[in-house]
Amino acid sequence: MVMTTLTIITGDQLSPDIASLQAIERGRDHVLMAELSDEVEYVRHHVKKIVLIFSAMRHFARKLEETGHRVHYHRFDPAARVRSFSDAVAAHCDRHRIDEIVVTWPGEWRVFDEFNRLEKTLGIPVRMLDDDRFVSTPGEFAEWADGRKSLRMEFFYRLMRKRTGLLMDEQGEPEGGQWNFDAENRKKWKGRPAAASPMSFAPDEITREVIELVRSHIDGFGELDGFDFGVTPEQARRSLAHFVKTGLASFGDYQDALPDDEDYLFHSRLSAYLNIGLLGPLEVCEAVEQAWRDDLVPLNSAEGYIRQIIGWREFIRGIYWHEMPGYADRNHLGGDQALPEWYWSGQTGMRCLHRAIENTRANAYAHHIQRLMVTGNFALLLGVRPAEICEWYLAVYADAFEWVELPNTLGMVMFGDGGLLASKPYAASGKYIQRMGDHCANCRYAVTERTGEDGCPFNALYWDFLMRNEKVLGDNPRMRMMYRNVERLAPAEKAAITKRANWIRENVEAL
Ligand code: FAD
Ligand code: DLZ
Repeated sequence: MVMTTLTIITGDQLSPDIASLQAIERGRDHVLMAELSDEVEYVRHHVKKIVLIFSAMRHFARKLEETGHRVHYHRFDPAARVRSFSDAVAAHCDRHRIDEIVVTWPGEWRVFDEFNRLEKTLGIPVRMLDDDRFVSTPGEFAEWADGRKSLRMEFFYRLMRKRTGLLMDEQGEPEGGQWNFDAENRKKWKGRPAAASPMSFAPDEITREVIELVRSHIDGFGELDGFDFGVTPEQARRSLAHFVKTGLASFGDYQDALPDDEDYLFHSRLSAYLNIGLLGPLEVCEAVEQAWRDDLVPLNSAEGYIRQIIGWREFIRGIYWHEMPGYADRNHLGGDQALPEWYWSGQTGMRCLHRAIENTRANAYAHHIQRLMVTGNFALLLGVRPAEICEWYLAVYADAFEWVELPNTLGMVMFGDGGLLASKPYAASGKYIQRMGDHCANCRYAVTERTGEDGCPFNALYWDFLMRNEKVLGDNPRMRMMYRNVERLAPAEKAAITKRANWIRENVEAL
């Protein structure tokens, strides 16, 4: 008897070679894709993120059909009874005889749990395959991590360099004699060389239809006008080539810069394409390495970029699957403050935060240093409840899926895991923001002031953060210098800092 298999392809599994598509027989087995209310509503996603996912799903489904797959596509209908993956699969299995369900390991624990429950609720075996679009697997990460006191990206990254051979010489040594050129990647940008910008695509008919659907039915976050993401693998590849040609050479030098008037500077805006499967991490890294071998870009740029992908991206995913589901509830520093409302509106007089949120609202994007040292740093210093800031990051970026958002936010930004991911909190005062960019020159607050009414709120909050958390952080060897500076503060200055920080917390909505 012929067995029929059903595979579900989720909105972030849009890769023709994904494991679950390799495991089925084209033309005989069924592919199910669904635009679902539950997935649209579990956080208040940016409307551009929803358009990107729906349009890329529709383009992908069409391609699968053209290549002989039997695709069952469920279009978004807010009134439909089918709201979740489980509803969609159950409805499909009611109408068709399905003997087995095959899925690729999903990107969020919530969905992983839902897929695992299908077997019990439907009485049909579910086979979950590793997502081989990553360089490493959760199993390999666990093997590497188990028994280590702390997990550091740098060591995992070296393993990935050796594994992939990227930027390795013939003797098996790192090119340039060094694994990491991070120290060369911290220049302030002063308007030269001219900023690059990501490749922009005019919406085609499918995208225009999705934009109208989202406009009329979905109350999401952010601005819908100006949607210009690519929605097919071909467009994503053109974006990669464009970045390699126009942005990569300066990526390394200005990776940490915080310019007031540039939303992308030399960042690639490839994360959303990578995360929904339009690009693979190795094809991206190989293009970057080739540009260096062809002498088109310096080594600090190529290494810096490759490190983000096979280092940070893989490491972050490893942490997520190693630590979930408990990871999401961790709150090592006991943050208990509400997230300010202006994280959603951008209406704050603090220029750096205003610009980062404006970029976020307009583009479903902010670059890494805006996420880490501006919106993230402020939430850390204020003492926001980690779950609230994690939900914000998961909602507002086109590239946000929990496997990558959560460790970055809870671990890297909020130190909520107590140092599992980062050896110390990335806490910084206004001075850092001033050093890395020119927001402060355009700000209504004075970066040079600590406790006055017009003083930059990052300043008082920074010193207050150190004082409040001294019991938990004071013994951290990487924070010794910071605590030595706290010791030097006169009692009256400490009292003034506490007073100003308390005022900021009580009046945060008015900042
Ligand atoms: P580029 O600066 O051009 O970097 C190149 C690529 O490296 C990115 O496309 C991305 O794939 C990868 N990368 C760089 N840093 C990281 C990192 N820390 N973790 C994982 N991958 C990385 N990235 C996401 O993809 N999704 C998220 O939901 C997400 N949430 C974040 C939340 C916070 C609080 C912070 C601090 C960082 C977060 N990041 C996230 C990481 C990083 O900020 C984004 O990947 C990057 O800004 C995307 O823009 P880009 O493609 O222009 O990146
Ligand atoms: C983020 C998202 C949204 C908004 N909508 C859908 C959808 O309708 N259908 C779908 O298959 N996936 C969607 N996604 C992605 C999922 O919410 C989830 O992030 C991934 O499946 C990872 O587990």
